[in-house]
Amino acid sequence: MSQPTETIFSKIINRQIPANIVYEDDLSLAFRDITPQAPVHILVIPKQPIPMLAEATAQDQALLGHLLLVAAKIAKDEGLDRGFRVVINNGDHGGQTVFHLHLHILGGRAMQWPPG
Ligand code: D5M
Repeated sequence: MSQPTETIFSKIINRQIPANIVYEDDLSLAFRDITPQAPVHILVIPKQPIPMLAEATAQDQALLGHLLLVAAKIAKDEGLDRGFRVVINNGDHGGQTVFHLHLHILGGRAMQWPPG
């Protein structure tokens, strides 16, 4: 089930390929999605290459909490005061295409439900 941990996101972390980075700290990096699905579409990733949420362990508990707090800070900094959505796609049926855990922050328009 586990996918290779070296992905295009590793290359963004290592600055081997460019990205529009909006936030960075010791544990995480956030950058604008290359195919935005909303006026604001930012990905928050751990620098540690966890392939997907289902493969996170109890040892990742603080890191996962950190990623959520980073997402909330970015949403505030982006002015998403009317609300926003945070999405984690997990695995094939979850719609995941890059197997390095990432949180999508989507905002700047009203979201639909169900997401499809
Ligand atoms: O989402 C993976 C997301 O990653 C998808 O919305 C496109 C985005 N992506 C892919 N390559 C790049 C680069 N190079 N920069 C920025 N964004 C990128 P998933 O949840 O796995 O479907």
